[in-house]
Amino acid sequence: MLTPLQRYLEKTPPHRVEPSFVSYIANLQQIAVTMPHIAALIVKELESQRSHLKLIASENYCSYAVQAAMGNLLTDKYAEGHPQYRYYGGCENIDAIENAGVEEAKALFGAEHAYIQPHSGADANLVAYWSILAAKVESPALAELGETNLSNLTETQWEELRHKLGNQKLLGLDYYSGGHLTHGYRQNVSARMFRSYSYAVDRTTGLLDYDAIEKQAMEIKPLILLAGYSAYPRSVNFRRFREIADKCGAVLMVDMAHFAGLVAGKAFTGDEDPVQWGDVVTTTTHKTLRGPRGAIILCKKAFAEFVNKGCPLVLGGPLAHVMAAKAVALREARSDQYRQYALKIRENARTLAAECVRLGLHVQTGGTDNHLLLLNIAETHGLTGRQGETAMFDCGITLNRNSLPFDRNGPWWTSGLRIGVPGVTTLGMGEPEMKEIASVVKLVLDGTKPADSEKGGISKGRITLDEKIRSQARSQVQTLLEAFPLYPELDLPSLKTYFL
Ligand code: DSN
Repeated sequence: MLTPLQRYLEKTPPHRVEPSFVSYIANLQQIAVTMPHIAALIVKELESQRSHLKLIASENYCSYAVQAAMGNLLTDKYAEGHPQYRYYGGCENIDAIENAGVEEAKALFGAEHAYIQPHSGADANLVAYWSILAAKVESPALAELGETNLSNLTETQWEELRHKLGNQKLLGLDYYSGGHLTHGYRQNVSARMFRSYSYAVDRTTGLLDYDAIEKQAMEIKPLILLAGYSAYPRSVNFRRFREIADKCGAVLMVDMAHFAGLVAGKAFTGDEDPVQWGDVVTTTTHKTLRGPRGAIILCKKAFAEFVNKGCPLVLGGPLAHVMAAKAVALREARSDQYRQYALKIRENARTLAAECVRLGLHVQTGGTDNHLLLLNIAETHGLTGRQGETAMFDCGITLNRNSLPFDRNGPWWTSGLRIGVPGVTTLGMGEPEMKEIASVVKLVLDGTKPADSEKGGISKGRITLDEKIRSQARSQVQTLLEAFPLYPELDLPSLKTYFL
């Protein structure tokens, strides 16, 4: 019996053979030998992603080169430590890979130092927090005791130091104002490690109020002033944050996970560039940056030796295959093509927001400066975010519900939808498509009503969706997707024949 690859090559004229497709089939074929179910699910995921409009602000589509860098024998190597300081032998190639990624990150962002091991944004934030604690609390405490090694402390000295480390203040953006769980939210370890405080956006404008933040920071005097967000639609003035941090004596940490691609592509420069102004900057690599799932940390030289100890401080062995993919993605982000992409993200988001406003939707703050916008659908349609998210998915759109500032519907149901354009911009969509997306979103919201709750009253989760509207919306979405197919080289019908 012929293998899938043989079947493909047999039916395809040599000049039509797609190298990317050949390697996809070869990989799936390899997987299917051991576990056909997993090969089938990868094909199904391609089908799902190709048949839904991806408006999740934190997702994107990476290149084949990034994917290939992750799928290989690099995963077999242990390399705890950092380049030239490993706890295992035979790390010379991993050292070279990590160093290459570090150099790419430094060059791309103009950073003094880079650390590319963190497995996720949450890990990167933990490493950053503990590096700052090590630099600002642990190191001076050791110096005062005339010690250099923690292991030499007596039980009493160690207890005192642990108490000091656990008694520091963090001031970050409130979760409801668009901050991240790891920025001091009580359900996250960050709020348990620190005495955690938050600043909110202005209740009337929905914008960051730097004077109010300064006043709060001067009262609290945090060890760490944290800027950055997961769901704030406007640009941030990091020079102003720097001034506030200097005034209150804080370390300025920035989580740029969402907008790192805009910084990399020079869509954010000057006051909007956090790397220039922050002491320690974290980012994921898979959002606007369009790399593999993972994270990196950029910092000033003063924090470098502490950040480099992320493993073993917080992390386990680095994922060499993912570090290789990060290096590839960072190199891709240094291209002119990527810069155009970053600018296009901003342009597309603005067009989408303006069109939503024109259609009568409530766009928080009236627009956007970055890659995302927030809709208040409780106000315009009496729906929870959860209901809006369900209705959109039903019509072929993936996006996520989001809390809005001072949200009365809480973090589960929420009142908002967060819409991001990095994915659709990667697919090549532009102004006409943004207008079409706004019209579909409006159509679906207009056709959705809260259903009666099983317990009586109105449900916060269940919906009724007008059948005609559902089918019209699905057809508009499919037309968009067919014009901008995901990974067009991959022949999905053939993959389904071979692997499902
Ligand atoms: N989960 C990411 C987001 O969607 O914003 C942040 O971690």
